[in-house]
Amino acid sequence: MSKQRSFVVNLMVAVSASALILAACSSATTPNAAVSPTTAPGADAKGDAIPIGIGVAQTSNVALFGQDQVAGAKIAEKWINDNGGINGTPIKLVLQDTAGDENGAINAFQSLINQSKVVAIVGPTLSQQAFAADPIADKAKVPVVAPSNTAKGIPQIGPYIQRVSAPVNAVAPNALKAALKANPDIKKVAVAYAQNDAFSKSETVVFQSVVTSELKLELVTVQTFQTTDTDFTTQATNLLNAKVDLVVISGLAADSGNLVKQLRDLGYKGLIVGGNGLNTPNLFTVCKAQCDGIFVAQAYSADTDNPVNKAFRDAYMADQKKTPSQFAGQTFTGVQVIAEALRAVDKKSKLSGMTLEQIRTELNSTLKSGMKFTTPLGVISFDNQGEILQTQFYVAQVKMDADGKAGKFVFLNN
Ligand code: 1QQ
Repeated sequence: MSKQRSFVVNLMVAVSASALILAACSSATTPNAAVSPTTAPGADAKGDAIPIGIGVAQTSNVALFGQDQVAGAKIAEKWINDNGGINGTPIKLVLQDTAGDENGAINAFQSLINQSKVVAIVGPTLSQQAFAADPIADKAKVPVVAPSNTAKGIPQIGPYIQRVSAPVNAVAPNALKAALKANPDIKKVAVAYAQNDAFSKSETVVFQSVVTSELKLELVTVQTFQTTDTDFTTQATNLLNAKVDLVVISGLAADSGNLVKQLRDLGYKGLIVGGNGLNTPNLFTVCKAQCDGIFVAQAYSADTDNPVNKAFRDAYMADQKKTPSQFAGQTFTGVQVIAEALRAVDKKSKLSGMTLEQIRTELNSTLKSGMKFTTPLGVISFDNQGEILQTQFYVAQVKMDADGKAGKFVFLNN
């Protein structure tokens, strides 16, 4: 077994071990059986908790993102309930593992909608999964808040879909501009992307157009790969031979991390911009010391100065012993906006007197009403299509310790 292979296997063992822990936690918060399709949560005298579905990847390589999402969601659940729940009624998360593919997301969504009778779903992890699973929720009139689906066209899947994850065109260009600021002599650029992933395909379109049309740089080569690939010898060799000053990668964490590592191992010395798939500290376990220097645009900063972010960041650091990542911040925000919109619905007309169907519909229209939310992402709202309206974006650069064991995203002053 090659060094590279055994490393990938180790990574997968690490992911599935923590997935087991997460699965054990999730069975402790099993679905609320007391809610029937016609009886609203909290409608009976017992005041049952209001179930919110969390359908993200707790297993597979996509759990490199999903782990942070589960952690962020759980902090939000506690924070909402510590602050009075939904005007006195607590919320309760129902976790369903989507794993990393479309079928996993479809099954998780169906279970959350039909068995757990959730009022709304935060999920799935990937745009590739959202295009398959969101139409099911939309048809069932269950609001979805996408925590990490950044491909073009997500809110347009249907009227019940909205996202707290700003789209690729709002975020990705910032990293290119930061790289150009770091090295104004950049002339030649190469791009690589995962051709079996909807987000990666969408993001590379934005990257390529900014490189050529806006920055007027030469796009020397476009390399493609699969999110399941582990051997990037061909792509890394082609990128090296292209003699570029900048390589721009759109993929997910395990694949992109391996591409970065193999490219650096071959001797590439230029700059690297990574897209949203490289936006997790879990990437550092893949490319280790070779992750150093990657530029990644961010839709969240742990330094955002508002009381909600402060409460979130402090709780997350106490719980996880690390700074919250963008995916954690966005998933916290997903739960938060659902809870705050539910409070508004309940104020107008008590949830306990409404059917589940009515709650879902009213919740969805409240989310899309232009209501403003002060969140870890700053003050946000949704337009009437469900697209997030967000004003603050950032760029960070990966800084690894020399031994490659620990690293962090260092935020740059734009
Ligand atoms: C998408 C993404 C991924 C990087 C989320 C993990 O942005 O699939 O839309």
